[in-house]
Amino acid sequence: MYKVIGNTQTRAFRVLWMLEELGQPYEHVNAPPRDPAVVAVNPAGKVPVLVVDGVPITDSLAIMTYLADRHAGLAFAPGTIDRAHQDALTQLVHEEFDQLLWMAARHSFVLPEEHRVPAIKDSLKWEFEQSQHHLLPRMSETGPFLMGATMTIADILLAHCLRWAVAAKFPIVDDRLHDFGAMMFDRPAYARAAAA
Ligand SMILES: N[C@@H](CCC(=O)N[C@@H](CS)C(=O)NCC(=O)O)C(=O)O
Repeated sequence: MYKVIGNTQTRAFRVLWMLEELGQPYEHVNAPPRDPAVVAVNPAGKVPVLVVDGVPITDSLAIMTYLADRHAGLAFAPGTIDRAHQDALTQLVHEEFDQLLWMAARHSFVLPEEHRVPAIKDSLKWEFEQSQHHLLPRMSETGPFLMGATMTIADILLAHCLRWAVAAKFPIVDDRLHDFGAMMFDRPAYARAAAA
């Protein structure tokens, strides 16, 4: 059975959601970053970590891609054009949504206080709005998912970043993204992961 290490307020939530969507059983260790249970499997102290047959895998995107490929769900087949488009969208969301929110978090509460530059947040919020304008033309016209009828890990990643944006008070400026988030948060697997 899989073991997911990391509390639900972190990127570990993506992995829990993914496992719920795939219908795979797992054990959840609700440990915060840098907890001894985390450091034991990832010396950097970062979460999430997925332990598979005693072997730790770090980094949420690597974990999600591993699970998608292993269980043939939430991803197009490797080596297809659809998969290339899926990976490109995933990278866009990672670079232009996740990384801006993470930088804001670092300068709010992650870095030692003397290294925080709180003024950076206004610039990041402006960039976050540009990111939304970059993404919109890349979203399928017909939906409901980013790539049309097929849900992929890019959808989980984006929805998680939208939830994170709301918590961090980063405005979501387009109704399509609000609607997309509402549709994703309505999924039973989301509710099950949230209850983990
Ligand atoms: N690239 C990694 C980033 C992991 C990461 O930075 N996780 C945060 C929580 S969401 C963390 O553990 N931070 C603690 C730290 O940076 O010391 C991923 O996507 O999983």
